[in-house]
Amino acid sequence: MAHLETIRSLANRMGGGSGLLTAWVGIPDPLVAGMLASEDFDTVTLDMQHGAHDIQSVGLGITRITLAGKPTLVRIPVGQFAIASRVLDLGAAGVIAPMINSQKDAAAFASFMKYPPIGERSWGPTIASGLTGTEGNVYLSSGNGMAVSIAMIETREALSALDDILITPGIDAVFVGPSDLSIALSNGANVDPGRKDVADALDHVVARCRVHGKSACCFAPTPQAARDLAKKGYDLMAIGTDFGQLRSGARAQIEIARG
Ligand code: 3PY
Ligand code: MG
Repeated sequence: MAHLETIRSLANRMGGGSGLLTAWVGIPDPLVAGMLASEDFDTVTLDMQHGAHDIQSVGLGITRITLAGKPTLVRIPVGQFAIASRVLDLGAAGVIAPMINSQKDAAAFASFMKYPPIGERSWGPTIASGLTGTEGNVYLSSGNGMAVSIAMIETREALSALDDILITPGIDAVFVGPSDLSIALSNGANVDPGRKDVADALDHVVARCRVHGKSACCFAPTPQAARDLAKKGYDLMAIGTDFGQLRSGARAQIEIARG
């Protein structure tokens, strides 16, 4: 069965302040990814940076998520751009690359995301061909438009290079990591994604994205923060993580039960 439209829906729906919500999954069992895909999220992100996912669990997760009718995003570990091509070959709809601090970083990332002439992605979409029901030149001609490249902005250097990153060919969106950014902006004094200087940076990022016609994404530590980001015009927000949702759900129920 072909799932081309499912995978392509992420690229098609992002932009113009679309306010999409993604689940954020670090637990590597594909049952968790599949379960969250069946909730009312627009997409599901599998986290290989701080989550426990490896290439095998990502492959299994992508299949479950796609069969549930949702596109998959994968956050790769810092600097490991070769994994970006691999997860696209496994059927991911997009990749989030952490700590993109310069145009050089952005170009290196994009080169693994897009086929020539934009990048240098190597051919071999074995699983993606099966999932999309497209092969050869049909996959080749739709691959670049389908694979959403998302560069994370989470340092002072990245904020300074924001325009250069946004105009890099093959970069479709940026994603603010507000926790790392709060550490960077306070020179390591504290981690507080809700701080005023982080909020100001978030306003700046979405404004520059609009200027360059690129999408703005952000990790929202709370559901209220996600609502506020959508109002600012953000295109995609993560609301918490599977680990956090499990912990807060357990704590809330224990509190009620203990009275
Ligand atoms: C950050 O806030 O630094 C993130 O990377 C969110 O996952
Ligand atoms: Mg981060």
